Amino acid sequence: DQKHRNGSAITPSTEQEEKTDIQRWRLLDERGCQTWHHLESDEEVKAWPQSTADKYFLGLPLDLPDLPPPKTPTDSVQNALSFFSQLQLPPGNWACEYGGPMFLLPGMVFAWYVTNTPIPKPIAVEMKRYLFARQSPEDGGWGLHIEGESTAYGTTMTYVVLRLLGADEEDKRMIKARGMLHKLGGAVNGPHWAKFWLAVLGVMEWDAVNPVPPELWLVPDWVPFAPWRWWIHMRQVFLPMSYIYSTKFVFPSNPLVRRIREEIYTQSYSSVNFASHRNSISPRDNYHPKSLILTIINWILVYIWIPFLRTDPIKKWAEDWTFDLIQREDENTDFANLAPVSSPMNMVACYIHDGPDSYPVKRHRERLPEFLWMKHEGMLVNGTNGVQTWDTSWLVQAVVEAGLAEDPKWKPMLTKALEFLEDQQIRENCMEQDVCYRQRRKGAWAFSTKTQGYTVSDTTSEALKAVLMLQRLPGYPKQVSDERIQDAIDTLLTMQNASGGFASYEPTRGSEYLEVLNAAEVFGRIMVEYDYPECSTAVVTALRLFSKHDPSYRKSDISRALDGALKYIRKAQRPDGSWYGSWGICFTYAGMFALESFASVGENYTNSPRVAKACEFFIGKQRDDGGWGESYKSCEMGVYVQRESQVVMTSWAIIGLMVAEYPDREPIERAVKLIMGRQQRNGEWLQEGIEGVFNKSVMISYPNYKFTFPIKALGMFAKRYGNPKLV
Ligand code: LAN
Repeated sequence: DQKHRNGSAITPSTEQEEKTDIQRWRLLDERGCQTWHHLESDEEVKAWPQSTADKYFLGLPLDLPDLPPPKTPTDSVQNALSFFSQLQLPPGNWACEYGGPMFLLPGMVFAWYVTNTPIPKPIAVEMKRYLFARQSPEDGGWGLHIEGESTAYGTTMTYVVLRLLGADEEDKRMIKARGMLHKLGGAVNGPHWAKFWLAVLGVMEWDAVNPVPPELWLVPDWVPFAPWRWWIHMRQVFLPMSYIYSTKFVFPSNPLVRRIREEIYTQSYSSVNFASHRNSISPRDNYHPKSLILTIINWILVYIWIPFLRTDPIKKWAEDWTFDLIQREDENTDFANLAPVSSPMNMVACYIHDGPDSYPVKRHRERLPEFLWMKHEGMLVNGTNGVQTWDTSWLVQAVVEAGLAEDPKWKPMLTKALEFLEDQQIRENCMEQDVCYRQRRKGAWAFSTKTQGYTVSDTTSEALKAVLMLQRLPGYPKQVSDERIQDAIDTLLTMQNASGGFASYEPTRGSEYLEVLNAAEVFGRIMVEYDYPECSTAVVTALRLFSKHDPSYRKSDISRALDGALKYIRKAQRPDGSWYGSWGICFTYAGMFALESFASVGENYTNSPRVAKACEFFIGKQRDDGGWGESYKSCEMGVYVQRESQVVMTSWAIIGLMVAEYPDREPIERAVKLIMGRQQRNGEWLQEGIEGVFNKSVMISYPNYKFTFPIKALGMFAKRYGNPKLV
C-alpha cells in the first residue's frame, strides 16, 4: 500500500544504499515559500514533530482510521475531504511533489557545483537515491521524463550529476548507465541544453555547443524574431544561457572533472573532435529536429560572425544589456525566478558577473532549495517552486461544486484557503515592466506564489473563481475587495489574443514561424505563446462568474472577450469532436475545459451539435470498466492513445459530460462507481499514471488532481442526480 500510494517502481538495487532517516524530514511552509529540512539533532526532532502532510509526502504510515464505507457519492466526497484536509499546510495551501521532467535536477546540481556551493550531505544522498530509483531497470538509462524511454539527454545529465554527487564510477548501476550512455553514442549525442551544461562544467568543449548569441537582445523590438516575442520560458532560459555562452565560462578543472571526461564518451576525451559534434544528437532525443534555417544561421555565427565580425564593443554591449535583464528578473522575483531551468543559470551568470560572495549569488543559494522536493524515493526538483495557488484554487472550487462549502466541517479549511489566496494576489506591476518586457500583473495570481509573480491567464482565472465562489457564500469573510477583483479582470483583459484565444503567460507576441529557431531539439511548440482551450476556458468561466457578481464593470469589454474566446474554442475543435490538451493528458483534459466554456454560455448536448459531437467523442473512448484512461503518448502523437482507466481522467471526462448535460446517465454512473471503487478506506485515492504535460513531450505530475477532480466530479454527480446510493 505504501508503495502504491506514490506510484513508484523501485528499482531493486544490489548496492548498499546510502539513505537518510526519513523520519527526520519536515516541510516548512512560510506564506507559501516551501523548503524541506533534515533535522540533525534529537532535540529538534522532538520540538518539531512530523505532520500528517510530511508523513504522507514521505510515504510513511499515517495511521488514519478507516472511515465509514461510502454508500453515496457525497459520502465518498466527505471521506476524501477528511483525508485531503489533513494535507492542508498551515498558511492554507496544499503542496505536492511536482516532478516528472528529468532535466531539472541536473541543472541545479551543475549550478551548485560550478559555483562552489556546498551541497548538504542529506540532499546529496537523497538526490542520488532518487536518481537511482528512477533508473531504467532494463537499460540503465534515464529519459526526458519519468515515464519516457531512456535518452542521451536524460542519461548523460543524470550520469554526470550522480558522479558530482559522489556516486562511484565502479558502482554496478553506474557501469550499467555508462553502458547505455555509450550505446546512445556518448555525451556528444546530447541535445543543446545538455551540451551547454557539460561545457560549463568543463567536460565538453564549448566548440560542441551551438551558438547562444546575447547579441540577439540588441535587436530592435520591431524585428519579428526579437527575443521579447518568444514564449517566456524560452526567452528566460535563453537570457542567462546567452550571457554564460558569451563569457565562455568554464569551471576550473579538478580530478573528478577530468575523470568524468574519460567516462562519458565512446573514445578518449582528447581524441574527440568537438567542433564536429555541434549538430550530433541521438535519434531518440530528436523530437523536434533543428530546421535547415537554424543550421545555416548557426554555421554563419560560428564561421563568420564570431571569428570575423563580432567586435569586442559589440560583445560587451550585448553582455551588459543581457546581464541587466538578468538582474531585472532577479529583482522582480527576489531571486526566485520563473522556473528551475532558468534559475540555476541566473545563479551562474551572477557568479561570473558579481563574484562568488556577492549578494545575488548568496540570495540565489538561499532560494534554489525552494525547488526541491523530498519523497520516499529521495529528493527531486519540482517543475516550479510549488503548486500553491493552483491546487488550492482547485480544491476550493471542487468543494463549492460539491455543495459542501457551507458544511461547518469544511468552513475552517476553506476559510484558510481563502486567506491564502488573498495573501497571494499580486498587488503591483513589475518595476519598469516595459523595459524588461513583462506583462501587466496587478491583481493577478501566479501558479505558485506571489514572489514568483508571473501572471498566467488560467491561474489568475481559477484563483479568481475560487475567491468569488467562496466570498459569495454566507459565513465567509470578504477578503478580496471589489477593487482588487477588478484589477484581476483588468489584467485578464490584457491577455487576449487577436484570434480570441488566450495563451499562458502573455498574449502571443511572435509568429508561429519562429519555431524555425527552436534550438532545444527535445521539445515541440515552444518558441512563442499559442492559444490554448484550457487557458481560454478558464478565462471564459472566470469572466462569466465575475459578470454575475458585478454586471456593470467593463461590460462591453467582457462580452467582446467572451465572444472572441468562444469563437477560438469552436475553431480549435477537431473534426472528431475533440480538443488537443497542452497542459494535461490530453484530449480528456482539454475536452472537459471546452465543454465548460460552452456550458457557461448555455450550449449543451441538446441545443448544440458541436457539444453533442464532443460528448460522443468522450463516450467513444470510455473503457469497459466504465473509466477513461489516456496515455501520455496522446500528447506526443496528437491522437488519443488508450491506457488503463485512471481516476483523474475518468473525472475529467464525466465533468465534461455532466456540464454538457449529456442525456444518458448510465455511462456517467458507471464512471462514478469506478472512482468510488478505487477510493481507499481512509478516504484517499492512490497514485496512478502521470497527469500533466508541457511542450508536447515532457510529462509532469499533478498528484493532487487525484483528490480535487474526483471530489468535483462526484460532487457534481450528487448534485445533479440526487446523490443516489451506488454501493
Ligand atoms: C507549467 C505549470 C502550470 C501550467 C498551467 C497553469 C497548468 C497551464 O494551464 C499553463 C502553463 C503552466 C503555467 C506551466 C507552463 C510551463 C511550466 C512552467 C509548467 C508545465 C511547469 C514546468 C514548466 C516549465 C517550462 C519547466 C521548465 C522547463 C523548460 C523547458 C524551461
